[in-house]
Amino acid sequence: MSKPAARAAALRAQLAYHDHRYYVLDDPEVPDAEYDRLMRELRELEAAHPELVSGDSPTQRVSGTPSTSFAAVVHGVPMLSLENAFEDTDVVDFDRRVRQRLGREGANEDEGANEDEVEYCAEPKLDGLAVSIRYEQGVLARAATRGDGTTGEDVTANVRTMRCIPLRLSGAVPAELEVRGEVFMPFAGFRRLNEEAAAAGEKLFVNPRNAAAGALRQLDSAVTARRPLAVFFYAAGTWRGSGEPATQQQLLAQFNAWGLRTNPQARVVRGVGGCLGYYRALAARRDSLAYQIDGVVYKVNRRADQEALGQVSRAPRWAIAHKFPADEALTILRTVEFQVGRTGVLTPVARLDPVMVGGASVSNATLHNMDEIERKDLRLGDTVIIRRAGDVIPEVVRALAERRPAAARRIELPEYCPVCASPVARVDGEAAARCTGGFICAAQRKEALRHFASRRALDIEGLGEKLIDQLVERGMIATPPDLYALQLTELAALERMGEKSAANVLAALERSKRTTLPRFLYALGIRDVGEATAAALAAHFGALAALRAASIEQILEVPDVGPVIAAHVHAFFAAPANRAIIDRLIAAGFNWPEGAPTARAKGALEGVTVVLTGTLATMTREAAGAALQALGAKVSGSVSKRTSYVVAGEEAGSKLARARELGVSVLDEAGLAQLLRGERPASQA
Ligand code: 9MJ
Repeated sequence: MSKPAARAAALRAQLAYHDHRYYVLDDPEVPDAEYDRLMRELRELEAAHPELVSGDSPTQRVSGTPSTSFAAVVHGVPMLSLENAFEDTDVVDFDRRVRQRLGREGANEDEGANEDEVEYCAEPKLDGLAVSIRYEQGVLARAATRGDGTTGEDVTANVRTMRCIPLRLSGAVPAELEVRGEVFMPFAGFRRLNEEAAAAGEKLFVNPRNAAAGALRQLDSAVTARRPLAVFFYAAGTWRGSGEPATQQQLLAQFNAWGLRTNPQARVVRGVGGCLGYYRALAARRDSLAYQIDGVVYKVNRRADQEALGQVSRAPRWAIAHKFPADEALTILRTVEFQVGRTGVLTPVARLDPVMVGGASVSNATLHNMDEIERKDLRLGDTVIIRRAGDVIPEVVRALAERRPAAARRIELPEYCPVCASPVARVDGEAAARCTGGFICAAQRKEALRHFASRRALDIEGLGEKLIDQLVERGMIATPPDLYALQLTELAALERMGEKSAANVLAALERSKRTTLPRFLYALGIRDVGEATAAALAAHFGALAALRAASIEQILEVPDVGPVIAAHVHAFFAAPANRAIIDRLIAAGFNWPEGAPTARAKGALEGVTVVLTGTLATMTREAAGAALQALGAKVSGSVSKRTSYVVAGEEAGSKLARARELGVSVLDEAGLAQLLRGERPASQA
């Protein structure tokens, strides 16, 4: 066999395989753009070598193989398919051919308002399933899919379940009428359907088109009835009876009058300029539409002109589909790199062979997390489908298992952070993997410092996000102790700073040194150690030195601390870099009152009911409440005779008064600290 003949045979075999997957199995393997590419190559090959054209070549029929599951329907008038335009010049050529055939090539071709300009009806091109519906005396008699254009499938029972399709047309109707349109699934319904499928552990639909096709070709129409399908009508087939509309625009208006939905975006435009203007305007709004479109259809508006233009094989000469750049493409997944976010989360990013998708070159795509990589079963070396919808970040849809090379490798989560080499932890039941580096990790530095300075931590006034960003970016600070070595002159020289605000920040830093152990522990930003856990740790160990020296087993004795938190706390204090940071903070003058340890405090406050009121200086009421509950106390919102203690902070009001009235013990923050150590103090106020 000659080289072109062998290539043509290979292309035909591939196209036949993809046709089967698409039309018969409803399970396409490759994006439409890939199929189109194969078909284009075959057409070009056959054009160059006409002797290779054979009757069974997929170029010789439109598309579609009737499935054997439904009765065959021969369309009264064949259902046409559309020629595609990909470039503006294809549309210019189309318009020139139309004008030539209609004998409208005016001499004043380049002038503004051209008398000879053709009027087109421009419509969004829906990506759904074409259907033909036959009404007899205005009553829905039969519905069929397009199939190969000549013969489709009888889907009457399924179409009858669609509420958007009238079973009887209203007003004066031709005795016999076939209307054509596109059945599709709007995005919202598609997403809901896939959420339900995911919840039921069923296979997900690849895209809305596929979901719509699957819904319409159900053998059980009760299933179709539950699927969120919609329709727009845009053409007529057989028409026996009263007069036909003169233009496409009037045809759409007539459909509406009968109760048949048409696309409200359809517009009449003039000439090629009008067509391209409509195309660009619609492309810009594509992402705000509720349904998927893959281009625009331009139709010569006057139906007498359509008649005059006729058709070649199954494609009309009076219409063309101007496609948007494909939003899916195939490429190879080369490597996966892990980016560390400001909270320490590791995000896998796919590095791809560059490929054009949606009109832009794409070489990276986010993979979100390891669970997603496992769910999609991606391997290095896989051929993958990339999707890019509008401005959305490109994503890897799936891998083609059929094309996996033998050498494809698994994608592994790194054990150590690519930024700071601290261990990476993956928490059970959580999709995210995190770097445990905290302050040590440059990627997390700003976030860790922001947390350190935040109101509930060390409450350093004036040390906000912008200032921290500047300080870190200029290399002036990396970890919290560096803050306490800052000088007035270097601070004052920063953007949006002056002598006065610099002095205020230094004063706030100075004030922050006098703190409490719970606030200090919380400020360190140990993973999963919130205010309540910090309070519980402080109360249990009493002193920082005791906590630093504690084993995992000893940390586990703290009320409400489980194995995950205990491991995080232990790892934090074991890391030399963290120990150095703490030592430097203490050397800078950090101090707090330390108490006696209250080991084995679990359940120490069983039977005690506490009401918290007013503003507490050492921690928030929520944190104190959580820490008290961890010790077995009940925390209540209202004071009664059964209340054991009312803890009153600054500006305590009616609850404090009520406690005094009832003779309930009232505690200040020192008393709260005693409670948190598991003691039961006497009334102090
Ligand atoms: C789609 N798919 O939206 C036609 N189409 O007209 C529109 N398809 C069409 N028109 C004649 N809007 C043949 C196909």
